[in-house]
Amino acid sequence: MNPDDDVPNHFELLATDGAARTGRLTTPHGVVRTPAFMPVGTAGAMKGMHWREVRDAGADIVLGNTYHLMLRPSAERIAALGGLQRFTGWNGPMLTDSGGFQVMSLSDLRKVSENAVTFRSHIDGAKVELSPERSIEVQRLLGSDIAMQMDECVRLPAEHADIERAMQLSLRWAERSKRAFESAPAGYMLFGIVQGGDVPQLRHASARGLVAVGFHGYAIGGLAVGEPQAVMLAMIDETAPLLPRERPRYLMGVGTPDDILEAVKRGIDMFDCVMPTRNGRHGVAFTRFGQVNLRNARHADDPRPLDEESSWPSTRNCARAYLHHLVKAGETLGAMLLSEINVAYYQSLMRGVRDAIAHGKFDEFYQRTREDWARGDI
Ligand code: PRF
Repeated sequence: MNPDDDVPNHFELLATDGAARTGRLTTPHGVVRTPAFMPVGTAGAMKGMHWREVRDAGADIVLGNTYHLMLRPSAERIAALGGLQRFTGWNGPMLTDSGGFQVMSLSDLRKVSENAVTFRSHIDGAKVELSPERSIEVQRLLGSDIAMQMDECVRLPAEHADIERAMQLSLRWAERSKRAFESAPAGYMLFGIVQGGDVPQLRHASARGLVAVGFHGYAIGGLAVGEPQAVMLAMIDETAPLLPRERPRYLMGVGTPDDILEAVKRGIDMFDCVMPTRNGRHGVAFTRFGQVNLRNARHADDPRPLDEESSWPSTRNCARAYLHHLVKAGETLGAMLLSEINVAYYQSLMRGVRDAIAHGKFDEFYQRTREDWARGDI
């Protein structure tokens, strides 16, 4: 018997091409086509976008954050209001991150102990404790379709001893998270998170330990935290083959379109990143021909759209000169249009990837996409 035989599987692999895979993940709020990119709606909102645009752009699933939502407006309040989907109006699948990673990057005076992390809220300075059990409780109150275990992620570069300690702690927290999740209703999922920094042996130990506990899916954490892309890809190569083939694999907090294409090639099924919306708010567009900084004066008199062949109306229709003007003038609409354009680009990339894998043409798609990026915006 496999260790995860007691964990129902909601993932179906439809096709593979080399190590790349395409499949379907069925959640209580709908089906997610993989490889999937999850736009980040941290505090119950996609910054600068309506949910209908997120949906129209092709996103099946979005990500929310335990850390932000537990502090404001609180998990109990959202539960009383019918859960995250009812509260926000996003009527599709949601994955929530567990909070540990956000505590590390956002809060003051954090302290990690065996039992929990304690920290001061970035909103009002209140002292808060977050344990693996409380993180699961919050994620269940939110009604998240996919909950993440609490883990500890160390920034790189780091000392071997620190990476090992955080990885072992994350493994113990994985077991506690699984126990806390046992009473969840059927169909809801819990993912374990592989840690281990840039040390192959620690990655192996983490992956094997998590698989022995058994989860609905497996995330690879602790990457894109300061290491070069080559190291990140090498760690994916060390980890992905140790994860059960029939379970979804999620690379957390990644990344650029290039990172995503490389990770799909190595067998990753799910991604999330703030980049399309954050860069959009900063005046940067992601397009078929790479990133375009709309602040640049070269766009001031340019009537052309970003990509006249795009299927997304704003990408195909809005003049660069207008986008440049909006960004320079600090107009809210500039941030909104570029967020929408970027989320739509990421989703079109994922559609292309899925379609190519399904037809056994991933290598062709990979080459063509890289050639277009290399051509640059002219
Ligand atoms: N752990 C958790 N969330 C995350 C990460 C992690 O390691 C990362 C690292 N790229 C992003 N988000 N829980």
